[in-house]
Amino acid sequence: MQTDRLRIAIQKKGRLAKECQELLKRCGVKISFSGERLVVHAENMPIDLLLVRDDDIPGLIMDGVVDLGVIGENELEEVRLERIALNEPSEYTQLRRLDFGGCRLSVAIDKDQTYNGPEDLNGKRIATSYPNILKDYLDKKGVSFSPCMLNGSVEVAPRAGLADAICDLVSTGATLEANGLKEAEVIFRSKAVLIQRKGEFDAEKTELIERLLTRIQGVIQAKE
Ligand code: PRT
Ligand code: ZN
Repeated sequence: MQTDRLRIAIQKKGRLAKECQELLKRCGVKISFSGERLVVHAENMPIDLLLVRDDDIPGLIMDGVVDLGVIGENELEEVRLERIALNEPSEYTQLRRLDFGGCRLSVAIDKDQTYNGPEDLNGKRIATSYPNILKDYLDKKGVSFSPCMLNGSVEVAPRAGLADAICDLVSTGATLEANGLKEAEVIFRSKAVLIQRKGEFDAEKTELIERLLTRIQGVIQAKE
């Protein structure tokens, strides 16, 4: 069910939410974010914002439910690989890499353990919220592992005796350090990206997307 208004999915709350809202405001999109609304209408442009969990954004784009979305590449790639495995639609177009949300997905091990390379992970149990990216990476290195799927508290899994290692997002490294872990291998580098659904767009939407992209370019350049 498409509408005349451009639908953009962004994270409701969390690490990408503020910067997404800020970016849209700087692009001249007038929005008042208040309350617990799922859909917010821009006041001065035919744009509706959908405020959702970040986990839902890749699927909303790949199923063609929304036109644009802002999402961390880590989440996007995890969902893409999962959908490929399930034979579900997994296509999207990347319009632009953004200048926030930077982090890396890394394998971390006990800080006192030695690490010589991915082969050291052979046969190990690795706790992660990103089993598909991890498997894709280790398959290519010829390494097999047992996953331990956790959607939170991944960093405590080794201490709790649930896993030998973890694969989690890192930005400063403080969380790893606080849990007696060290980064062994970076497997994916991520930033927030603006993505678009596949399929046709009418002339008005196409023009609006181009205008937004030009403005985003300007906003990002002004900060550099
Ligand atoms: O509620 P919702 O599902 O929408 O949000 P969420 O809790 O799933 O995600 P959120 O808001 O935590 O993160 C959204 C996105 O921000 C991620 O998918 C990444 O693309 C990006 N991002 C950037 C990060 C980090 N940096 C980050 N440091 N996401 C998570 N972390 C966590 C990490 O998992 C670890 O627990 O922060 C901790 C590590 O930080 P350091 O600085 O101690 O290394
Ligand atoms: Zn999430």
